[in-house]
Amino acid sequence: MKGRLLKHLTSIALISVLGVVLLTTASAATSLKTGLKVFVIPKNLGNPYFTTADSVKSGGALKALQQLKESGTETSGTQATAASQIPAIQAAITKGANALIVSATDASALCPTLKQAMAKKIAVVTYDSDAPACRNVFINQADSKAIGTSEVDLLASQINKTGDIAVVSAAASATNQNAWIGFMKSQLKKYPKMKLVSVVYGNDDPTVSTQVTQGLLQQFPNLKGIISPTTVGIAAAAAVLDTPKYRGKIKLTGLGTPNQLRKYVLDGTIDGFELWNPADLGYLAAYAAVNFASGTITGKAGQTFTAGTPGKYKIGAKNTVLLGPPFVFNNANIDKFNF
Ligand code: RAM
Repeated sequence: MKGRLLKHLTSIALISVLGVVLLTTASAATSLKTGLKVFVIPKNLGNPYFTTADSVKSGGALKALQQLKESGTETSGTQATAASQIPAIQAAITKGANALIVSATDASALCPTLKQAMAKKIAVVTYDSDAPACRNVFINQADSKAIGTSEVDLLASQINKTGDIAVVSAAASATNQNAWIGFMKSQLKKYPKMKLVSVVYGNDDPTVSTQVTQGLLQQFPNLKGIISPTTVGIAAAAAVLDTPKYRGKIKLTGLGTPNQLRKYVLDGTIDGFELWNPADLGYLAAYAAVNFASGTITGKAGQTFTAGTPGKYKIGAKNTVLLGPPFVFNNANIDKFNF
């Protein structure tokens, strides 16, 4: 992962692999349909995580769609809620989408609309946050168990395996965060002196995330650590903890983007946090969607497809493709990353 992440992000490495990339892309593209209408529908617009996952500039989903000569559009609501996201999905169906790439705000609320799409033979690929009962393929950024357990292990190492801890999550309905929190709870059984006192929800909204973090500090004066498995939540929590009263005293970890958290890592508010390369996630999801819409994969376990820069991927159980392991960012490496 580290190698690939660095390779993806440094221009020197990019130049050195460019020849291979072009060859791979060209040969993969020959069997794929072109001119497909593909809609990339993140949980919401305006979250830097999804901007990186989706945009041409970062090498995300829209970049892959451009390389494959498809018509790619990013669309969603402004809030990370089903009510905000569903109209964008419906509009994409009405506009004649051939494929949808969706990060589900709420799987059960989205399912009827996604099923309508599948009934119209529109390829439905979920990325980041799944809707397991109503999609063709899910692109998972990292193994959910690995994310949940490693977050707890990271915090345990920072608080000497002792003390009250809390979670600042995204929306209560988010499939991805809920899966990770489930594995955090299992892993906490290995740390009998750590106690999870509260899980609060900031809804991937900076203001709400700030408020729920402040609420935790008031309600639990003995709090020793916070895990925020959302890039919006951890950035808001870091800003709250970045005062002499809390800095270094309440440890914060979770999932964040290096650009949003660099300041807090450098000033000691955060020792270490995790993520993967969101651009690789979006890029891979786009290749999966185009392959599915072209009939070159059906989602069956064992099938493989090539996804440009990242390379060859195999579909695993439950029509799921795994991007790779999570990566730990800290003081020693954060300056190497720019997203
Ligand atoms: C937020 C979103 C997204 C999640 C990341 C880690 O940006 O909730 O779904 O994967 O955090």
